[in-house]
Amino acid sequence: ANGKAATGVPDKVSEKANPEANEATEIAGNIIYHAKYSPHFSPLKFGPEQALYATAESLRDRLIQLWNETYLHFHKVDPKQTYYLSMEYLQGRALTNAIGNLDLKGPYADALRKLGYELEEIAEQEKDAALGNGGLGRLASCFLDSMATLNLPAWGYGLRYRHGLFKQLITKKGQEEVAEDWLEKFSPWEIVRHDVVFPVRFFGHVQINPDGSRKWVGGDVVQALAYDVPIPGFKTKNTISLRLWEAKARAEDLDLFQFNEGEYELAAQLHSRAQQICTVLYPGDATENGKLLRLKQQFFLCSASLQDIISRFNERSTGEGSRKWSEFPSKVAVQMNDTHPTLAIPELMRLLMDDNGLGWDEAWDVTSKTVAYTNHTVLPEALEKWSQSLMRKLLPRHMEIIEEIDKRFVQTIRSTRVDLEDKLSSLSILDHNPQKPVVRMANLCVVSSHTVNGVAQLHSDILKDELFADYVSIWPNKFQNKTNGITPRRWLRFCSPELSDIITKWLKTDKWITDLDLLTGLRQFADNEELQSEWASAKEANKQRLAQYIERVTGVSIDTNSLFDIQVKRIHEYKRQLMNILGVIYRFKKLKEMKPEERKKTTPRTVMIGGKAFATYTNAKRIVKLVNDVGDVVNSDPEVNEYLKVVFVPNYNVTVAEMLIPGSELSQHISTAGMEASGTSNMKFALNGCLIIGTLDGANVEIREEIGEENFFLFGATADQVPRLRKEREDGLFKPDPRFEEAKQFAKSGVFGTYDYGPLLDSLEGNTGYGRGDYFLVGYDFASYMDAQAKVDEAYKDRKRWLKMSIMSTAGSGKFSSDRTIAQYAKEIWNIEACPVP
Ligand code: GL9
Repeated sequence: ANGKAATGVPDKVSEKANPEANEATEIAGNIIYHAKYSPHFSPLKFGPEQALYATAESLRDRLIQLWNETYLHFHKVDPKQTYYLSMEYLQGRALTNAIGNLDLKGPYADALRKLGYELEEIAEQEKDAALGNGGLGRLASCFLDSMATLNLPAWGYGLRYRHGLFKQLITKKGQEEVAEDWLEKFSPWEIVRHDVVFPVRFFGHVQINPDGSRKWVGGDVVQALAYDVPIPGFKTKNTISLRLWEAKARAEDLDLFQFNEGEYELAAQLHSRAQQICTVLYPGDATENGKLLRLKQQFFLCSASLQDIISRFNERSTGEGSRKWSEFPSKVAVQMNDTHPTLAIPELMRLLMDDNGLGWDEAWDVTSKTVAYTNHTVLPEALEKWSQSLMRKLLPRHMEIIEEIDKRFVQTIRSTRVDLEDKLSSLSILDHNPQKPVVRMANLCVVSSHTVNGVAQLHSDILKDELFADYVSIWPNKFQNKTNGITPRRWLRFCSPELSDIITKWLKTDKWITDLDLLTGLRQFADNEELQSEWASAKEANKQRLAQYIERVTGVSIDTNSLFDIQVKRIHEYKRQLMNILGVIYRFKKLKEMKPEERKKTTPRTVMIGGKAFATYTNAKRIVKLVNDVGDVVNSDPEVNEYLKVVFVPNYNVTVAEMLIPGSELSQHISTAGMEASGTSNMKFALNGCLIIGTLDGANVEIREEIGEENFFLFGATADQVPRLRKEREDGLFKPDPRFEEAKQFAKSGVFGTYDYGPLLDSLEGNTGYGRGDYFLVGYDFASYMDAQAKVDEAYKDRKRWLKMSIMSTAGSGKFSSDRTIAQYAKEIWNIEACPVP
């Protein structure tokens, strides 16, 4: 029908390479050009997959052009530039985002229609780039979008993992993990730079030269090769880079002699060791080998990135001769995304001293004015500690440098702050515990960085008042807050075009897409019946789309008249998915006990829970299994399933989120207060007009402030009450709410299958310390949680009230744009300014 030629490529449109194509016929010509001359498949077929690659490559042309222009412009202007170092980026799909940011949606949709396809169908073919675990990685990706959109001179650095986050399968056993391969075929979104290669060393020893200077020699050397993923800003030429490193061995590392002796594995040893580095995101670190590989990954990122940053600093030098190193902090800002890239500190010191001849004081001055650290969690198991012996073996020179930093810090404190003498054992970087001497990475970050920040006000306060309190007394001005944000492009404009169009219509402008505070203009219409009805129909359309998706992936059919209640995030005990499902279990029991006419008066609900559990986290996996088992029983119960459905959404990822969030009406952000540093999906849900049931934790506090307490279903203990409540539990003073006991008993009774949920539910009893004995206070908060849920049911019955609350949520979400967050980092931490490409 669309005129397929013998090659399989449509011949109605004639091919023509044209990176600047911006109307439908030209774009179609460029797509056909790529289908023919950049083929990744044999000819004869132009199916959706072939169409995706050709379409992506047509965009890639444009992105390369913009990337080059931006690079040359930065080179010429030579502004101070930020480098965001992160072990994780959760990019998701790129096609819709690129088309949207380049403002080419209409022409692209028309072009593809000429070729026999719908844009949405083609977009569906793309795999997610999931080079991250959760919120921390997605935050990095939102930040890149905002940096580009704000025309900031800023780049991201990361690793090009071959296998990103695993795919989650749900079987009779619960969660099973399968490796994903986003590079299986080819990624059209990356550009390999064969000229950007740096050596990275591991192991070896420190050589002391006759002049007393030191040099790290020997060991293994692998090559870091750069791949650039272009990041287009929204409606701007500026297109920045996410530079991902891949590890490679050199040809001469293959031992031909051994190979010819038949010792193939031995001969290719260095190749295989190099390859391991970028094979998987977060290799399990339960074994010594796993720990070593993870540390190698972290160092590989830091070393390659800093060598690249330094070479650019030198390359952009304008005058004769080389630049003064003292200028470095006025040209370079390095932001460490959590402690994972902490080795950037000793690596920068080493490069400055050993390779460029700076003295300690000079190198320290440059380093500490360059690096800044963001903390993303106060959970003790996430505060990285590396064994000193492992570190000395893999990175002998860095261990020396860390020891020297620590020694100088301790000396300074001893001579200036006698009052802190007894605190020094916890303030120092090295922990000399004879059982297990470790390097405390967060301490190294705090001591070395010019600025340390938390990711929501409450979290930053906890850092200042608790975790880093003694450091605050030393450096009162070092600590800041930067409340997280999300990009309104991906998380509203592109994932819910229906709602976006309504917003634009009522605000009479689409400027809100880059100035999200303009959403407050919706407040004046929150009661308007016309807006409410348009709002409701956009929501309804998104619910339909979601319902179809759920039926397709789970086989469960859900009623779009029911309240869509969603909790999606990594599965973790502190996030309390267990409280959610216990609440569902209680609801189910009550529905069973009701007479039919009583049931009719209840608010029908569809509870959706999704998220991945870390492969070795047993209790998290039990929670996944429990949700699935409860779903099986509830959904097939003919008395109840009109009023309650329970769905475990498999393989939650960025793309699934883009489907779920626009169709949500209630979302749960119910962590034990003080434990969720910020949360970012809470912001996405609120922006999409979804109401929140939640605790006073992380960014919930600020969201509630912005959208109004009357539009937020609050419950639970506050962060400052938590320590006392834990103590009371430990002392046996806790009196459980009868509903809590009833729900637990019912869960244990066997109605949900034969799996033994005893060990999971017993984790809710008593209190015996961190991670055990209801440390997360499900028991204490359950009563107020159930009360808040009852208020949700009541509110949903009043359609006008609910719609008003929904509109008020969107209207109050302006603060949570990552544009605001990044503008604050730029001004208050990095000291960089916009550098728009003319
Ligand atoms: C996290 C926090 O737990 C979240 O509350 C926070 O919103 C994000 C981004 O700042 O960072 N810290 C952390 O280690 N993760 C977070 O999500 N974990 C993962 O990304 C798996």
